[in-house]
Amino acid sequence: MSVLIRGGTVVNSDRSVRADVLCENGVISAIADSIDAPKGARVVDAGGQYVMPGGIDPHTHMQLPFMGTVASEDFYTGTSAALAGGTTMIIDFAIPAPQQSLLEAYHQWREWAEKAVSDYTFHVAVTWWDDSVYEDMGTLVRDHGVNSFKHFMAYKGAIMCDDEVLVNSFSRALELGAIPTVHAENGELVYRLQTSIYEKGVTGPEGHPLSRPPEVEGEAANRAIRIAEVLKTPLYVVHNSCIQSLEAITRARNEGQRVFGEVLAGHLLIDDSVYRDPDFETAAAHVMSPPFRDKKHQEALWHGLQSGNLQTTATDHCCFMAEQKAMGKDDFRSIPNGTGGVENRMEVLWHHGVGKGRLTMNEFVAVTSTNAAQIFNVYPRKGSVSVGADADVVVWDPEATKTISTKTDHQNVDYNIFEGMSIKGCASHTISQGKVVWADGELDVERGAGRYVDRPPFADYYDALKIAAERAEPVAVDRSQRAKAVG
Ligand code: URQ
Ligand code: ZN
Ligand code: ZN
Repeated sequence: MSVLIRGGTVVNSDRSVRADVLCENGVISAIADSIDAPKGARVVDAGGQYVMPGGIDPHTHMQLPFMGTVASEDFYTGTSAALAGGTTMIIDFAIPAPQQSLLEAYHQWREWAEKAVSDYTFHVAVTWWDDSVYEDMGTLVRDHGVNSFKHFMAYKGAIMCDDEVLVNSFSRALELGAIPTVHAENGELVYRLQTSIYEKGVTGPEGHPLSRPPEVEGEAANRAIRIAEVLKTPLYVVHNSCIQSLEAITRARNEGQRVFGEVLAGHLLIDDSVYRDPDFETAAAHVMSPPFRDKKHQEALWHGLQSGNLQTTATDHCCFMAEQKAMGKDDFRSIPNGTGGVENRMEVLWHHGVGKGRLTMNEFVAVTSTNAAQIFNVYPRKGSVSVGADADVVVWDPEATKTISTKTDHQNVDYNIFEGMSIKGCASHTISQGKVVWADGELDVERGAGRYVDRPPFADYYDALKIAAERAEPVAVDRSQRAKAVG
């Protein structure tokens, strides 16, 4: 099966050029001013449209068991919805329960993901520590193509890591050439604030943001950054939602530390007024952590993307139906945390980013695809329209308009946080592994067609670090001479 994408403008993170793109046997085989369609090829008319690398969402949680329930979106429905929005690869999370083997959790998530319709890969969470975790991390890097390990600094009593786990795990990641990532909220402070707010009689969703103020996120982001600095590891901070965490990242980057920041489409566009909605279902539907913030944080986050201090955009797609959210009807602490958006990330970022002059088209490609591919070491196989790359491509119609609604989207959740948002610019065609899987508003996906994507460690970077560390080895002071001189 070959696909010829004709008449479009190819937009990569570094440049744009008018060109035809030929996809054969799952890869991009030719890019040229004019290409004749091979016999039997499907031709996609991309006239007046942009031909971009398929989106990469580096932060999703399909069918996550969490807070006593399981996320409603699974790997089949979630990757289908992603393709409908132009995202052709997700990076999900294998999250072991404390004391559960990392390898066992990894294999469980691999099994769940076999129904995926697009390519996927996994960050693996470190939620506890002993020698077996140390060994499993090595096995995962060496034998299973894992090069990133997640640490939740929140969720006390569940999957929260203390500093001892962070220090042990970050150090191990350095040995392996893997990158540590963090959910940066101080879980002790959250627990303390949750308890006092609930005991004061605030039991509704409005209590959620009150128990997780931006300072709680800023402290944890800074702590993780300083730990990474001392241990000489890179660091990826997920879902930065506020000025406080952005400032911590910006300071570190200005001093040459290798810290990367992710921002969610939701945190760029939705503010904390949603938690004060009198309707419980509406307010609870927005409960996720870190919470949506006061408007002043949104412009700062956009500036973070524009300045390059934030490199990737994601959704943290973790869906719960209204009846699941109602588990916290009388206690906001029991509302399952998570919201969706995997289908809408690219279109809302295009409309509010490129459409409003905040991002160029090339920067849009960088923050929705290329940067994530580079940070997690799958570039240029992913995140690039180039010969030899996987044929994961989105044909973007800048003139197409739509109003986002759960009534028309493909996500398996009964609430869309972008409900009612009118946007201009969206995916007209999505090509996954060289097959047209989204066209004319219809999905044509195949259950199980998705592949697990191996991500090699960053050997060269870490070799350099090891050399630097060896050179900086501390030297003992010889005091024997001094003793003689004094004696
Ligand atoms: O914390 C996360 O990233 C997971 C558990 C999804 N839920 C959320 O509220 N962000
Ligand atoms: Zn998180
Ligand atoms: Zn998450």
